[in-house]
Amino acid sequence: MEWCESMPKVELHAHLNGSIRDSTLLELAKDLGEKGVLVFSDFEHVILKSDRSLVEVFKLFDLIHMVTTDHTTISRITREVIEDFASENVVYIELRTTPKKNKSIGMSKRSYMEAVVDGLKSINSVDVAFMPHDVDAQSPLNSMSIDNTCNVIPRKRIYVRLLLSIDRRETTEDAMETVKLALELKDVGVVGIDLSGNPIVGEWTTFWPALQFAKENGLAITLHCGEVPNPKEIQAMLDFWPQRIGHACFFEGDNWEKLKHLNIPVEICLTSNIRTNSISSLDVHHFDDLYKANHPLVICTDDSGVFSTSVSKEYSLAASAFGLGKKEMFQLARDAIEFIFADNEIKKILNQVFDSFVTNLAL
Ligand code: 6MZ
Repeated sequence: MEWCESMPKVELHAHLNGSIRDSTLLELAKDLGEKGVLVFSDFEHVILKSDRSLVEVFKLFDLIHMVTTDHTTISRITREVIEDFASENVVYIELRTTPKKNKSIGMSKRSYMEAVVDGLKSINSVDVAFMPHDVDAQSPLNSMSIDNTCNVIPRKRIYVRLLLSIDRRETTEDAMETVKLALELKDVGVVGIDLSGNPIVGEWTTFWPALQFAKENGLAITLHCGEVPNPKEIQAMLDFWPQRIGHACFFEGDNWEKLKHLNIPVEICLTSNIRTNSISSLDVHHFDDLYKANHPLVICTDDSGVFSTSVSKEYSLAASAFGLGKKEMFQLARDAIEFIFADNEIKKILNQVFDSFVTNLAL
């Protein structure tokens, strides 16, 4: 585990509100409990429960959104989530979130995203490079800072890019609004679109126009695909040919063959799949088949707060379940650079970061 923490890592499937710290969630719920907006004891019971079905997880998201969705809180959660990933040596993250509207508090999808960006700007414990045109960020070397005793110490740096999620409860118009917003926010690091939300809700045809528009305008697309058995939808999603897909738990027959043939990278979230009972146990997880077939893969957390995990824990779990050694884990982490949505300049920098780890640790 310690080694997994020390290794540089790339996180490509993390939902902002699902990555909230337990302590923050409880604190926010307590505050609202005191104001009489909710009954804290009911809330606490749900938060502290560790085994949840997929249906229960989406109930939990509704609760989380009740306490998190105001601008100040969104900025705070963004800051904490990035600090947490950086502290375990995640060097590049694509953080995804669903822009929300809430008239009663004057929130629009744009102001929600501005709160996320404010959160990124407010981080000073680590170097956060999220603006594509930030010249300082083009150096792969850590920047330096001076500690209390005047020693110069290297600072951690994390490269952050954002994906805007379309929730499967949304209409075509809502989805289109999110895509247009993403196009307007390219300068603050938005690189793509995700389709997520409760997989038993909504129809692929509702989201297709917005996703197609996003694709035509140069945004990268990742889709939650095959989180429940739905071969027709899986087929339609593969025909769309997204740059990546998340989960891929319920692929069979032709769809499985097609996924491999198209070589679409899969974002694998082991703990999430087990906790939500999408996969009964790690011995039958599709990671093994895909890994052995040399299929492009990336190990991710999904919702590190909701599932009490971290990227390091996910690597450690993969190592013990599928017999990976340090070299294999390092290679897996490094291979993920190829599947990021940021430009080649960032890929070059990340490769240098991984090179320096090899030199230092004589892997
Ligand atoms: C599908 C998921 C998910 O967007 O409010 N989300 N969608 N499958 C999953 N696997 C368990 N985990 C999270 O983050 C929370 C939202 O992300 C999506 C859901 O839409 C959830 O409401 P944001 O930051």
